[in-house]
Amino acid sequence: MASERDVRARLQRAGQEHLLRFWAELAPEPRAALLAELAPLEPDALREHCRRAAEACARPPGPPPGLAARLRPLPPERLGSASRSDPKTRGRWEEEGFRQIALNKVAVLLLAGGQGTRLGVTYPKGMYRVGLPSRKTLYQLQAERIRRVEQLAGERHGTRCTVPWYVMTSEFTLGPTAEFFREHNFFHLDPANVVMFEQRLLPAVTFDGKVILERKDKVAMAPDGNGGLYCALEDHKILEDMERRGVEFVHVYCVDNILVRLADPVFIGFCVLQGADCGAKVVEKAYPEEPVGVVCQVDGVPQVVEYSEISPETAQLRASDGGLLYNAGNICNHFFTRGFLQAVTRKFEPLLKPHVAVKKVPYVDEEGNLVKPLKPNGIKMEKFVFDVFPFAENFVAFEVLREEEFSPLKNADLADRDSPCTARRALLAQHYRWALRAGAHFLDAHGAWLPELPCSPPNGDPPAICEISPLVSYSGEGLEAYLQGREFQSPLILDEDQARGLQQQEP
Ligand code: UD2
Repeated sequence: MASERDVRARLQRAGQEHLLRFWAELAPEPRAALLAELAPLEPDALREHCRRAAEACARPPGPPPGLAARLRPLPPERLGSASRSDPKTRGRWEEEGFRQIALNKVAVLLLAGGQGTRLGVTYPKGMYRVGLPSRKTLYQLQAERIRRVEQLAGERHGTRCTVPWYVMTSEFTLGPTAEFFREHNFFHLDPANVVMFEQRLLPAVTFDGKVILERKDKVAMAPDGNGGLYCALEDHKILEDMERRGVEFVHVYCVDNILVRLADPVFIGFCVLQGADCGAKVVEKAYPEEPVGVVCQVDGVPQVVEYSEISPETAQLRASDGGLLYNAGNICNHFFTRGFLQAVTRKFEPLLKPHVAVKKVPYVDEEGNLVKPLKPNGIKMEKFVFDVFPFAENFVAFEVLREEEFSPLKNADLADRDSPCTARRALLAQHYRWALRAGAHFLDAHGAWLPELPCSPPNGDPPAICEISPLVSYSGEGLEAYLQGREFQSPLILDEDQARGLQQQEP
């Protein structure tokens, strides 16, 4: 282990020796913990990190000057659409996606290293239950969609196939996530096909470039953003693991979208048939300030401008048809070829520019008191997963319907948007639509048919509660066999057992 002398000398080189200012007061154990935390920080990199943070903080807030003039919407030739294409074309994309899945060439990769501060829970967001009748967590829904998509691809191609699940965690989420998966028997996935790996942490820094001590014996560290993915892939040799398994295409997604379609064959097939090395799913933005990035072009190069970095004026601009000019909302669902990820980890990662988030970071003051600041006092530097888009040779975006594919869980229930309640309603409304489409009828307490009106969350609950297990249907397919011409009382919870029972009865 590194000695105090070594570490002190390295900190001096980085201009950060204040991190040892409580050394004399510390007992042997906290001393060892602090050294273990400080030893891996490379002096030059640390000095540069702090310099960049202070420099970024000195710049006026808001988007870089002149950005608005360099922005253009994505040209139509780079944009596919699930909803506006004809069924035959969509079928072709889907078929191609299933073919690649059946060949074991597709993996999914979950970004789950975030701290979920807005939701306000102390455990990883994937463990959250939004209050579905089945009480399933986000992780369980995702695992079951993986199992179903493997099954569908296998049935089509008469094979058994695997979609490996890579899960990027951070120091904050690795332990509880791994424990949760074990407790739930990996949701009946083969543990050998679930690969967890950890992203790096970076120190939080004051506005004048000093690393913040959270306690006398602990540096304030935060995950390095979801763009920390690329270093983490390299640190843990994940691309080599993919290569060994024959994976060529990776669907990267964020943890909190309850409607996420893992390894979506339509999206995968579209990207593969377009010869894309990099792709992003988008939805039409719901309102100008919606906290989603905008997929667009800057100086003619496709990229995402994050919601925190676009000016309100630009976000509100209208196109000639009256819709938002910058309308392609990023939903953090990305397609990458393994080859592209390899190029990123080998060549492009060092070129990614960190983004600055100004945050309230608890700290220990000169007298050693713990302080919970009331206003922002620190800077966290983060890389964004989509910042590699400009390096793609053939980038495509793929538009999907929000009501079918996007309802993120960001806020606690008091918020009127992106909350547990809106996520639950979005899923139940979708399943109600699917059931009606498959020919089901729902009855009220008096035995009369409930309205068949399409319901549109987040405005209200569907007329009846219907939850369909992902193990029964991935995206609404195959439900006629159980539901056609049948009447149900609310709630209907269609899991595998119920589905088997229904199949054996006459309608
Ligand atoms: C993300 C997108 C935004 C939009 C929105 C839609 C980024 C940078 N922004 O914004 O453009 O698409 O989602 O819902 O992608 N995470 C990590 N490590 C980290 C930080 C985050 O793995 O260090 C994960 C996090 O667990 C989550 C995902 O990245 O699964 C997105 O993180 P977020 O919820 O902080 O992103 P948000 O909502 O600001």
